[in-house]
Amino acid sequence: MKIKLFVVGGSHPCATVERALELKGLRYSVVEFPPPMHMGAMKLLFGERTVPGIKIDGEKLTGSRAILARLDELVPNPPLFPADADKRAAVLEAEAWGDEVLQPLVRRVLWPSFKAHPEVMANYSVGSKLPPIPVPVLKLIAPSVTTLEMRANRASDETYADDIRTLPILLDRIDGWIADGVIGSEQFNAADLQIASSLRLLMTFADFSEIFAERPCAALTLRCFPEAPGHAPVGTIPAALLPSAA
Ligand SMILES: N[C@@H](CCC(=O)N[C@@H](CS)C(=O)NCC(=O)O)C(=O)O
Repeated sequence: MKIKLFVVGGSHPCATVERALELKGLRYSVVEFPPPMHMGAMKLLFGERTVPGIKIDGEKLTGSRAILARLDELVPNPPLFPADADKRAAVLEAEAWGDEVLQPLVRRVLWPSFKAHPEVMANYSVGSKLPPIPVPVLKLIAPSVTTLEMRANRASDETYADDIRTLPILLDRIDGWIADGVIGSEQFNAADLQIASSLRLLMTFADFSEIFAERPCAALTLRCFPEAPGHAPVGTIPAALLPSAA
């Protein structure tokens, strides 16, 4: 099987697909785009502007959920979805929530943070195959890049404050799925990968360390994605916006 994966460095749905490919033992090559140039390139190549995209023996697909489903069809073991119908439905529901609710929240937190702290953005290109952008240049282009990305992701000062304030409620929901056995088993399923990749990005923010402390979802995330590019030091997120860890 010839597999080519189209990504943006540090992108959480791209990390989801990469981890699924690894779990399936599939070899693949990577084409990396710098954001936000990927939107135009992806539109041209796939007809959709988002990464990840994948070519499998010439078959083109975008969307992390569609890609995981296809990989599971092509290589059934280890399975990404349970065989039991009820368990499968629960995993599909958690996976869809991870894609539709959690994934966009991460972008709405990330881009305003980068807009306020362009120097932090440089930390997120660790592991990138693209030539590094010097910090002074990054600071110069950051306003336009972050404005474009915030617009594409419907992020604003209001969504920023709301998303940060409600984060513990979302983490409670994820911990509930772990307690119910929907996610967090020894063998990762599609919902584990979808949710943990988003949490891994949030966990690169030192300001969130208290929110994640002692949570089962934090342990699951680190088991699923021990490494993640990027680090946002304490103070990246204004302290006034952080919910009490209690
Ligand atoms: N939910 C989809 C969408 C992925 C997505 O939005 N990816 C971002 C990068 S993390 C992107 O390409 N954004 C560009 C855009 O919104 O136009 C998936 O899981 O594949």
